[in-house]
Amino acid sequence: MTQTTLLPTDEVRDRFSKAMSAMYQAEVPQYGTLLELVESVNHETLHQQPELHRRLEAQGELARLSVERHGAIRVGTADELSMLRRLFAVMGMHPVGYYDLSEAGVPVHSTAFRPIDDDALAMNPFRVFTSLLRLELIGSETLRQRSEEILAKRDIFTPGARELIKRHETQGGLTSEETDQFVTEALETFRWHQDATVDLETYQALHDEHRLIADVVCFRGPHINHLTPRTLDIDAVQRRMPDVGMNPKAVIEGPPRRDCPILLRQTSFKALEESIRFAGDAQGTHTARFGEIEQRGVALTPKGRALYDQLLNEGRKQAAGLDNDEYQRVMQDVFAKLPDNDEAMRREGLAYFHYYLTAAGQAVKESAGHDIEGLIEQGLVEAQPITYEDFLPVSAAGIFQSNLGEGQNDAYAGNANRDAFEDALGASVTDELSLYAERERASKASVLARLKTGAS
Ligand code: OOG
Ligand code: NI
Repeated sequence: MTQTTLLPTDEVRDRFSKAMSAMYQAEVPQYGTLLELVESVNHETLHQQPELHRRLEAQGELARLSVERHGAIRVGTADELSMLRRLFAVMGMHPVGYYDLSEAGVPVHSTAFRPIDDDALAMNPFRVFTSLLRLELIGSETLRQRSEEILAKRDIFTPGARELIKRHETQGGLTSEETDQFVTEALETFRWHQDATVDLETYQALHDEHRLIADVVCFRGPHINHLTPRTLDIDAVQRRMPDVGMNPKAVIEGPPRRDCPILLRQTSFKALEESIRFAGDAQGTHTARFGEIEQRGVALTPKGRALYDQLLNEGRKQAAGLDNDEYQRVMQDVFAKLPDNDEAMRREGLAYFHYYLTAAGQAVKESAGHDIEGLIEQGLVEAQPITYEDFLPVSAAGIFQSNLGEGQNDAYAGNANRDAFEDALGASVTDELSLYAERERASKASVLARLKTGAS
């Protein structure tokens, strides 16, 4: 009997994300420049903050600091989306969260394919923010039909990728050699094509309806439109982008800078204008690809999130039109209502925490009780913030908009349709908040079980 060793899906994801990064750096040199800037800022930040350096080292984070945290694509049909679900499953990435972008004038709804387990996230947290174009929201019947016809003609997957996805499904994984083949084949789906599949006139008509529609419909596949490394100081990178020839989006999205970071802060350099050859040989341009950076903080509970949403709305109203420095100042004032202190956020049930035994807790031989606050006071248990692994719809809309031109179309608003999205996906999306709640619950149960019995 031949013994085939199948790789863990985490390893497939790790190889894929590295190959994707290499491809994108080769395709978009300015993205390479962004990576260099992020690396120097991270380096300087670690130098200035030895405590942060120590913590990241202890968590085994230093080595993979410069590994990308996410990318994004946009697709046009239900078949494409459901096949992508199977493709990402090969890499241990599953649909988490439903994001309605119609609210912000963008005719898509989205999910994030991402690893779910703690170990998988620790190994490589790479996610792909994936949007499905909503042709049903396009006003013009003619344009809608034309788009459907064009999309029906393309296959965004190579035969090799389809074959290896099936093999993963039947054999329960891929060997090392199959993984390398899979990465090569899967990468083809995300590659940039300088040749559009339509003529310039068709492109223009779709573009005039919404630039995003042209981006999804007129090309052979869903080119990766950005990758996003992690920065330790997003404010510094935003400030320094112009020094290295980059045009940053107007403001950093998400919460303001805090001592105890929450959720997700993001910014990007604006999409570049790239030359395209259209069917019939006409030359033109298309603007879609950019580079982004992110900085993550603690995941908020529904109560914390409601407060975040309220403060964000308030802040955005007050800060509309301001430059980033002033915008951030206003946000900081408004967000003073959300305690900037892990202990306060925990006690008030605003954020999720992972509970673990301290050294003293591990040494306990007898029952120590079951009141978690009491155990914390005795120094037997500590709580550590659980990092937010998902996205924020208002921020995502801000990223979309600054890369699609400022023109907005409110006509799409009010159209959340999670059922239609899940039908297209061929599966339901996991509720992101339930994942954090479960991780918190399980960690609490485990320390309590240990301390109630005193068993070691
Ligand atoms: C996706 C924009 C959203 C994020 O990080 O929130 C996004 C896109 O432009 O396709 O990537
Ligand atoms: Ni992004």
